[in-house]
Amino acid sequence: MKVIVFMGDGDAVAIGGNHFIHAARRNIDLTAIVCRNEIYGMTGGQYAPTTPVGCKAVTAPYGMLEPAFDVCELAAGAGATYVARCDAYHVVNLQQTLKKAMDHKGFSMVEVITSCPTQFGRRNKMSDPVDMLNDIKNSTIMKEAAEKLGKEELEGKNVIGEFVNITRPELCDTFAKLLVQRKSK
Ligand SMILES: Cc1ncc(C[n+]2csc(CCOP(=O)(O)OP(=O)(O)O)c2C)c(N)n1
Repeated sequence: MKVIVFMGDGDAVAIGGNHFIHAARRNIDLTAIVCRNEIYGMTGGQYAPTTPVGCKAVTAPYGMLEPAFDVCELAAGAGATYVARCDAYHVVNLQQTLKKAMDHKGFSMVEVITSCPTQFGRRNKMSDPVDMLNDIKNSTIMKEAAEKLGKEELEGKNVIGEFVNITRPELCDTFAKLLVQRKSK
């Protein structure tokens, strides 16, 4: 079975954070697609661990105080063997990356920068869905182009591209091999 899991950024790195990091550590063969809209959209606009500092949420009426997680760095640090960031504007790149992630053996994670005009936009003075999509378009930069720029020039930019693509044993395979070994004894 090819397992593909769609999740919000709140589900992935807060509510289900432990499931996420340990699935990555174990290199479980599935594709996690994390939609980063930087808010808990479905439950009414509470802040997520990805809400940028200063942005407003229903639980951060004066602006977010906590620093945000970098979902790709978190996945890579936890042991994911395929890690990429895409966005909802550059759909051809998104399509190609999702295909690569799905073809990858082991834990693959694609973070997709998306928007939530209703819960995030409305509170942060950018509720027009088209403007929000244009903001995504203007804030993203390909990894290869970003590598030529300094830290200051990258301020406020979202680097998109592939960050990890390695091979490592998958836990269920390792376990299956152990069972075969034990049965033959
Ligand atoms: C363990 C657990 N706690 C709380 C909830 C309630 N809940 C459902 S969706 C959600 C927020 C999801 O936010 P996010 O993952 O960012 O997705 P979005 O709605 O923004 O797409 C919460 C808190 C839940 N389903 N499970």
